[in-house]
Amino acid sequence: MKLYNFFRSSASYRVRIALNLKGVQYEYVPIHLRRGGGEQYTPAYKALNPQGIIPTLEDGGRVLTQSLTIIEYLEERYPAPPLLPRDPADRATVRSMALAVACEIHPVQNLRVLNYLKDVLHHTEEELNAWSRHWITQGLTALEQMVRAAPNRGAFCFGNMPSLADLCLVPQLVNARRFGCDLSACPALVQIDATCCALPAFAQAAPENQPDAE
Ligand SMILES: N[C@@H](CCC(=O)N[C@@H](CS)C(=O)NCC(=O)O)C(=O)O
Repeated sequence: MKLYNFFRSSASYRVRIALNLKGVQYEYVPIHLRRGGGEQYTPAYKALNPQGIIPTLEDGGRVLTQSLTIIEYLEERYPAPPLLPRDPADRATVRSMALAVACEIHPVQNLRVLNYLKDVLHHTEEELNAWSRHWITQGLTALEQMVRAAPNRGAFCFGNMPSLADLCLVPQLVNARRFGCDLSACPALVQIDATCCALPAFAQAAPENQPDAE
């Protein structure tokens, strides 16, 4: 199994945590998002992933894209430990927390979006950072409420086991801190992040522990 990814990519980080939690060995294939204008845009990589984004997982001759799809694939192939609860409504709750990050926060502070704001619309670095801080803080504040309102409140986003929601939260908090977001409205998320990061599967997936870390 090969994972095309980049140490700082939060979508990749989600998949690395899932692989580690499930104890799946994989080959780490680095795709540098800035070098040479971005290795994700090379014809060789776009032949694998036409969207020109990471991560991409290659397994048994099949190529899978989109981090949450990859994680759901891993969940079905390697069910233990589960990353989704058993009850359908609980599963929907966890997925909605994950999508609150993956669909509502992450896409608008992504590299290609920021590059467009800078290169085409001529916004300054400070404006870019303000943009990212705004959407991340707004999204995380909503997620804080979702987590606190969850029926199974525990040490993680949902209950007392790491789930798909935590796999999305922890990388997003790395981004939040990188952009200097004020997380004072999100004490539950900060606490959950600390709990997750103390687990080896999360720690080993962290950007600074990857072979291509700068
Ligand atoms: N929805 C996608 C998002 C993937 C994505 O946007 N990845 C970023 C890195 S975190 C990327 O490849 N960015 C390259 C670019 O914007 O040019 C997923 O979850 O896999």
